[in-house]
Amino acid sequence: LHLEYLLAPNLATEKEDGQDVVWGLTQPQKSLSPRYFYDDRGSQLFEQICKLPEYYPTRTEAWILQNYATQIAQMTGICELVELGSGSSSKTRLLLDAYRGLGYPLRYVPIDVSAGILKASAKQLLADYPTLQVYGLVSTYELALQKLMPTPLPSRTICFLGSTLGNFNQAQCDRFFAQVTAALQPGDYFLLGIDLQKPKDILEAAYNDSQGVTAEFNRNMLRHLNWRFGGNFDPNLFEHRAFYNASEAQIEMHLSVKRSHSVHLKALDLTVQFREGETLLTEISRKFDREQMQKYLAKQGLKLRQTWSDPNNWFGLMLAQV
Ligand code: AVI
Repeated sequence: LHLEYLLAPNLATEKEDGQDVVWGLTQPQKSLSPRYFYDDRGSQLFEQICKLPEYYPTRTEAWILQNYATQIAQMTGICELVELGSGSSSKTRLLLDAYRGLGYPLRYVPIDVSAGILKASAKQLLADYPTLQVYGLVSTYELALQKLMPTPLPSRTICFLGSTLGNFNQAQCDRFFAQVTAALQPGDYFLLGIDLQKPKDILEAAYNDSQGVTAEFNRNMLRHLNWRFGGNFDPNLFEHRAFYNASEAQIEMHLSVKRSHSVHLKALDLTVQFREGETLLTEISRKFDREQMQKYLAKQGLKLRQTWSDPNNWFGLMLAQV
């Protein structure tokens, strides 16, 4: 079995994690990093979200891959596929199928902060693709990008699907691109999925599903923090809120406080007061414009080779090269 795990986060990250929680919970607008959504339960809930009728991004991106993965594989040629935030790796299968169809060797490096889902999906991939080599990294993107080994294949393609880029603010996005381009050699590729701007009602429905899975996903972050930092959040005291902020072109997810109370996080030595009606921002999900993204990629030293989209132009898949 070609399967290796690098177990992270290490101590340094744990400490840093805590600091961002302390910072976020002591600002006038309280906020937490969306990466705290993804404990094992959160990753499962996210998989459920991806199948919801209202949540169009996953289905739309999969449609694009079903139709164009072979073109992508032909453009990149033989390469190692690195996937940031691999989750269940289900969309990656469409890429692997295309590379396999062209008779290319398959080498896949999934990176995810959630060990459970990464291990399970890597094992299943090994069973389904007998010639596949998998090197899974349980890690944050930042650490993993620093730890990538030189690839034995002619080139590398870093995939960042699902519009997870939209969960970064501009400063985080700039930092992320610096890390990605540092992990790429001239001639290597970056495959980026972005959710595009569209009418508000479609966007808001996608983040307010009728089954309440997104609400549960949002509140699960508090359970994750309880576990990780010895906290006593009561998720029942928080209500899910998601709306489109048109001036920022982003969906915002908040947890709205039902009644005033305080929360203690033992491992962080932190007590936080929550006022009735105030909100805790748990996620932004930016919606992009194709032309602006093309300009931005160019500024990062990446040449756009092609953009694929669906018939509604709801989602974009961009292949850029260093
Ligand atoms: C992972 N990320 C791109 C999702 C999004 O749409 O921003 C996370 C999500 N939040 C609520 N639903 C899905």
